[in-house]
Amino acid sequence: MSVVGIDVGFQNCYVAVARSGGIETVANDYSDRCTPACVSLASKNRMIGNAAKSQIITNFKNTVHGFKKFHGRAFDDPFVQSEKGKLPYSLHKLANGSAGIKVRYLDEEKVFTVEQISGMLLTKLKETSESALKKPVVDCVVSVPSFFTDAERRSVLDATQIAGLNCLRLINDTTAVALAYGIYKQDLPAPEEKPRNVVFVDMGHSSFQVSVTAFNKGKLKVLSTAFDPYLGGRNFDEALVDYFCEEFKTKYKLNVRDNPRALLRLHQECEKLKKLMSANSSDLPLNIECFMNDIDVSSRMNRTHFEEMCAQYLMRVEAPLKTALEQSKLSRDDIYAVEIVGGATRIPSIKERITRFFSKDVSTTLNADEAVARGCALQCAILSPAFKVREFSITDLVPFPITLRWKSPTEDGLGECEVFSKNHAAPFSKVITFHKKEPFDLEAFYSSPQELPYPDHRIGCFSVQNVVPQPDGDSSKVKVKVRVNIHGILSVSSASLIEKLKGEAEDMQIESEPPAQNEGRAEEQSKMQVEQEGQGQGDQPNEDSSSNSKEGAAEEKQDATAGGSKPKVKVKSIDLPIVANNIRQLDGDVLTNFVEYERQMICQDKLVKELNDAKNAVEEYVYDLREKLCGIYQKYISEEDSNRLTLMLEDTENWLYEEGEDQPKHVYEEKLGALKRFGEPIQERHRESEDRPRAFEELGKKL
Ligand code: ATP
Ligand code: K
Ligand code: MG
Repeated sequence: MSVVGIDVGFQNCYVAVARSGGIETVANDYSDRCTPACVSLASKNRMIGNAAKSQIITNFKNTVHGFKKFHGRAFDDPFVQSEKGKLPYSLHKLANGSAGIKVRYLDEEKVFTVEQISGMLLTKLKETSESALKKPVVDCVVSVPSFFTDAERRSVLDATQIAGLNCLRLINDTTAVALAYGIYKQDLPAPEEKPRNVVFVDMGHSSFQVSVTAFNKGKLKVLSTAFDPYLGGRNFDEALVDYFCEEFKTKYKLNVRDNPRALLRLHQECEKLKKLMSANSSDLPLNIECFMNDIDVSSRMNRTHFEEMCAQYLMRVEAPLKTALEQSKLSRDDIYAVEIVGGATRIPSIKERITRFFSKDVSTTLNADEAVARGCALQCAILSPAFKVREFSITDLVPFPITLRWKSPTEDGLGECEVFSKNHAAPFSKVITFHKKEPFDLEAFYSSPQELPYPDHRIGCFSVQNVVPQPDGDSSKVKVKVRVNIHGILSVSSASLIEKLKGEAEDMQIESEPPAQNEGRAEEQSKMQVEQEGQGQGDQPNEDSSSNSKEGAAEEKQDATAGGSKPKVKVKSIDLPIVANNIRQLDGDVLTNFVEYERQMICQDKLVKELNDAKNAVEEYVYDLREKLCGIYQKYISEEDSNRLTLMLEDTENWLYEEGEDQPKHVYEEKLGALKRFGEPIQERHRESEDRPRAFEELGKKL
């Protein structure tokens, strides 16, 4: 099994692997550790990552970037609608209401789902990890923003599946960073001591995330998270773009917004300028040659002016810091360090604002770009049974409170209960007991829509089936296990009907309470789920003994009904089927088709690559041989033969640009073979004469 961590950023992706005992961020086939979150579709193949990025301007309609936040969203979603106008490619409403991405691929119009586009990106990242590890990769851990809701997380998981990955955990960006911070620290307080509290701040291209995390030896616990899901480096680029668009309108009479290519170029130049301003407070030039209508444009900008322009964004830095601190119930004095990561935290005024808020210098001990990926790989190592890693337990939290509402077709008993309060520990399971005579539905939703960075507060509906009354006509006791799982996704993982056995009624009464009171009372169960569900993470229950005493009691009850450890209570437990119907969930069949289609596209890309390699091999051989004929091979070929061969090489070169431009692979292989029949004998004569003196030398040494 492989140990791989993937940071899927809005703009930049990183892959870290465990190799020879350490965690290492690995480079892709462009020798780049950063892979752009970019996919370009073309008439014969796809380009992904660096290759796609170079198509952003030339093939703008079919080069997809900035799609991460379309996960789990409907086409009509206000966020999707607001982005739509800014994108160089088209969005399209899919039959199920989701936002699809419309491009030309294989000379046909195609609409891909965001899961498919992300799946393509993940395919590339998977390949990067495979070439680093020199073996197939399936298991991995992938990062998501901590504010991603259920639908967004499920959508990302589907994407990993499309790419043929088995995602062991979707881990929150800031939690991955916390793990990367904590696992190597030798001096963390002992478990019974006061924890070390660290604030993690990540501002990337699209969003701003903050967490407060408590560390003790061997464990971390996320105390609070806060975010501005719409504040990131790209806002600062856009501010510059807006400014220069206006300026060029008056200065050069150019309508940049009407020209997608020019606009994309301006974006790229503004991003570069923004980065330069981080290191430079002086006046800096912006020059773009042949920008639009053959006009060269130029302007200037400096940091002070830039900060004025971006005041509205800079103002938004403080709120999440404040919220995170408040939610953690700590004071500034309790904070040991403020660690910042993410590209946009390099903007000096952002760093300043964080420093000012905490009255403490920010630390940059972590690699700002790679910490998330490294944390993901560490989590993967912890989850991997085959990999030895320091024991480290991770307790994350539920960012938005979750409520369950239940109803049955005929019974009155409509009720609801907040099963997971804000900042409740996660992953976590709870067992809820119902008294029901017939099947019923559990509707799950986020209880506080006003704080949700997502327009739909529903999560899904879980139908508990096959519920029947007891033989005596009484309601049956139904135990339902509700879980926020390791991915931060809500699931109703099991339900069972507890059947009273004859003569056991008294034993049952010990446990049962009046239905009205008992109904929907969440009986919390402490963290037994890790082992039970095969998600061992070297994770001991994160006991916080005061708040867990009630859960402990509930656990005993659960054990009794499970019929295992407490023989006194004799009941029979019957598993009940649950049908889940989540919002924006991809249909199982559709997903299977996407998995298959991705495989086909991978094969197609491979064919095209082999074809291109075969063609390039001819071209390279032509150049190489021609150069050597005038150089090192000169002595080994007659002038006449050399001239003839040079002519032949020239013919081949011309052919490559004409009818040889687009041939099947075997044609190139034959062409190469034909050239080699002339080239190799010369190469051989050269090699022999080089070897001879060397052989004599060796012989001389021996004698
Ligand atoms: P997200 O976390 O939102 O999904 P991401 O992970 O792709 O996005 P990062 O790679 O952390 O984002 O950061 C990219 C952003 O950081 C870009 O906006 C980039 O321009 C910005 N950035 C990188 N270096 C600098 C710098 N020196 N000065 C200012 N901004 C920078
Ligand atoms: K990133
Ligand atoms: Mg990021």
